[in-house]
Amino acid sequence: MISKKMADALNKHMNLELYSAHLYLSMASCSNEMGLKGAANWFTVQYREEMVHFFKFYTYLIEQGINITLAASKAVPNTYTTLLEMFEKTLAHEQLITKCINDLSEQAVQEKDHASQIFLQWFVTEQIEEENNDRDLIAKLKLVGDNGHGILMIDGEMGQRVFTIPPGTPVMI
Ligand code: OFO
Repeated sequence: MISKKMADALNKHMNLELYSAHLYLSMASCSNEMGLKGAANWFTVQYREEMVHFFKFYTYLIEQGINITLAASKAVPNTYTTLLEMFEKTLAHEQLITKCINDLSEQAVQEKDHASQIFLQWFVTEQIEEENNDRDLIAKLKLVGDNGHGILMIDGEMGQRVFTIPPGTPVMI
């Protein structure tokens, strides 16, 4: 049993995770258009990870007896000039997500909602990795600047990223 206030806040965040998925799927398409197939792979894997995040919230709310509300999806940008720009926007977006997760965790503590605290713990840890991945790529992209060869090397590395289903992921993924 969770409070209506907590359920509404979690539901709102669930929609934001879906927005993240759309944002990165669009970046995958833009990368493809730029000829960066590795980056397109990286963002497609990121899209799939965001769908896992979305389903984790969905399943938690359903298991708490909540009828979820899906918000209308907001259009996502689909024009970027460089891969660096995409990663700077990705990092800014993930920092927003981290703040939202921290606010939700704080609310769960204040409401003495232990189940939601435990549920949110996974996301607290996940956000460290999300931001760190983006910072690493931004640093590499800044190092190579607009050197095409350097960008293609980074693109090759990004092509190696593989989607793995985290343990405990809801079966609908
Ligand atoms: Fe779901 O972590 Fe990114 O947005």
